[in-house]
Amino acid sequence: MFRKVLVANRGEIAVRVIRALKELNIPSVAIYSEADKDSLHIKIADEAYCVGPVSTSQSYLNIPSIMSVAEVSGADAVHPGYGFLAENAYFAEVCESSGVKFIGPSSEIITLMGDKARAREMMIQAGIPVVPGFNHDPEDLDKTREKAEKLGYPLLIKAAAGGGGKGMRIVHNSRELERAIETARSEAKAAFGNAEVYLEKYLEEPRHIEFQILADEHGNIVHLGERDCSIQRRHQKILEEAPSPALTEELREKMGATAIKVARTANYLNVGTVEFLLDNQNNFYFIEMNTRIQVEHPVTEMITGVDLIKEQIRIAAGEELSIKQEDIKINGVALECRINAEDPERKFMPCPGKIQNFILPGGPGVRVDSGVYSDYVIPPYYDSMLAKLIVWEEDREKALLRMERALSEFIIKGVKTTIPFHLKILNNAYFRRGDYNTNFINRRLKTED
Ligand code: MV4
Repeated sequence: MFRKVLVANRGEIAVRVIRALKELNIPSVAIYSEADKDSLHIKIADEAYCVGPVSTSQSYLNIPSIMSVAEVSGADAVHPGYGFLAENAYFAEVCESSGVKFIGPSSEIITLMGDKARAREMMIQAGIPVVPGFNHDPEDLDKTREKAEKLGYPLLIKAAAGGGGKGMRIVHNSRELERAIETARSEAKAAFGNAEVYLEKYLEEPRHIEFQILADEHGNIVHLGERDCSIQRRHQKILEEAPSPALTEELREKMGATAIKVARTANYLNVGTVEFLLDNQNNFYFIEMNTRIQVEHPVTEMITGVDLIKEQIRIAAGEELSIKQEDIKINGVALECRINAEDPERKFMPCPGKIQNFILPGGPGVRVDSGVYSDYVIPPYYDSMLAKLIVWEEDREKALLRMERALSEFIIKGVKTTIPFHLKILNNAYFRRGDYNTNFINRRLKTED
């Protein structure tokens, strides 16, 4: 096992990782920017080092500075959390060559999955269902036009280096095609430094279902069921649940087996998420694989009893998975609401500032993962998530009631939050029946934009 682990992140995920380290009896090293001197993760870590000024490029993304902290503190492993350097293949490579274990997959796997077009090709070769589509060759627009006609509109242009909805563009007809590709390419070039795009048949009413997988160095791969992440606004997930109300046990087994096959095809290691789109005929298609721990991992922890962060650390230390697929039982229902410091009445504008009062909900089946506290001043430089409110209950109906109860108990004064918006979702008749897809917020909830 590791001697000491550097946590290369901030906020609630840094707190979450440090908690796992404490329970494994591993000393933790926090890093922080000059804007984060009063952050909770610093208070609970065994050691903490400032890595640079407020700008993320000079602090949480500052690889030389972070590697110096690893060296000075004697950390022999780094946990990247999510965001920042979590899916940066170069960072994983620097760790590998410095003898500091990167807690995650190898830099090769990160590179492969970071190229969504290449990952897609690989999965087609392996017989995994993917959304019908093709890669665009910038030297041969005629070919693209021909393939597009054959596939039929609407189509969706995606950036190979994108993911998570960044750099996507819908094309409704052949007249729009050429311009849309040119715009998508220049946006992709500007955002990711790579103009490459591919096209897919645009699914109109998909659900976004992702499977959690665990893979060790000894060839064992298991899945921990799915999360339904269809409730999104502008590609930001807002509320997640597990298991998905849309899946039968039979479909879960089929998709789970496919997720394992995806991981095996890529020679995957550590925890990962296989993303699928599910259409209204229950056809499912692989879209991408995330090589990090995800924000919404707690809902999977609640329904399986598996601590995913501890598993990441154990796998990285070379240990064999202690659980077999047949031991994994999905128990009850978990929901997660992301509580952001944003004003839902003003287009979800971020509301940084001082939290005057912060009183957590509690009681049976309630979990809060957060990095803030009363009197904490939210810096304006980073993301606006204050807390994740997670509840568990034995069935969906009861879980919804418990979430409503916990949301109404939560007191956050001084900043606007998304709590009222969550209550609106929970009170929507379609949502209550589990009848929703990725268009839910636009279609079923009235917002100003
Ligand atoms: C799609 C799609 C429809 N058709 N692909 C958005 C996130 C990224 N991981 C994939 N995304 C989508 N890909 C095809 N071929 C619709 C979306 C999509 C979406 C997916 C999940 C959750 C919310 C979404 C909102 C808009 C579009």
